[in-house]
Amino acid sequence: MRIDVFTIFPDLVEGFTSRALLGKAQDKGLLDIRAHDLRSETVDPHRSVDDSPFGGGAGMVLMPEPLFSAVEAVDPPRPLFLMGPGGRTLDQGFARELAAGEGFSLLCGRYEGVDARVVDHLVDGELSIGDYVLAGGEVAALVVIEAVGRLVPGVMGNTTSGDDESFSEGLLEYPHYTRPAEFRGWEVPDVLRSGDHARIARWRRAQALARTVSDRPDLIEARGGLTEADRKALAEFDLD
Ligand code: JF5
Repeated sequence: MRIDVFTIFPDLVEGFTSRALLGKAQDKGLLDIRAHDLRSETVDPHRSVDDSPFGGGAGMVLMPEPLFSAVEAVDPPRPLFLMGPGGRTLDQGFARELAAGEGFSLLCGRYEGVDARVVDHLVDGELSIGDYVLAGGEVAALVVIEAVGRLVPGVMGNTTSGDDESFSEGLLEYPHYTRPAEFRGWEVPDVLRSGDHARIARWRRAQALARTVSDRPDLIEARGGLTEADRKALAEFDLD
């Protein structure tokens, strides 16, 4: 899968995507992440990418010319998304859709925003990671790349799929424990040390359900409420 990123900070994007999971996936040839400098096609001495807004007002706006030129010099994989709080918000379903495709591209805005002609005539849509204000699209682009990249077959290795069992079911994760069995007086639940794998699986499911009911009732609602099987699972461990 190829993912192209257009940014005034290509080294920041490369610094993140060349490490850890995404770096290894690129070494293996599973991902091809290319960061492009929005200044690459600029010809003026200052390599300008921004200018003051027509109509007045605070701050600067990314100019159309350098952005069109940078994108057209590359002919990147489409769809090309502008990072920003408008447009569809990333969720696990959207990440799955992007991971099932051949690739896509992300344009990172800065300052007060980008010239509207970029929105109208260059990009295919806008992509949000949530309702908050960032200083630029780079961190948002990295969130998208990590969420999608880990779902590409082979990236997570073969012990687990990237589509985490409980989240893909619309539930929070069950609690995890490792050694020591007792830490500062807090013990690991006996069931996890019992060796009864069927019971452990039922306990984990009940814990995932109970946590979701308590912390994210909206996710339970989205699944259509608790089923009779869910209620029985909770009752077995006195979580109802
Ligand atoms: C931004 C001008 C974009 O990329 C984002 C964002 C994505 N989801 N939520 C926020 O904002 C960055 C800053 C300035 C355009």
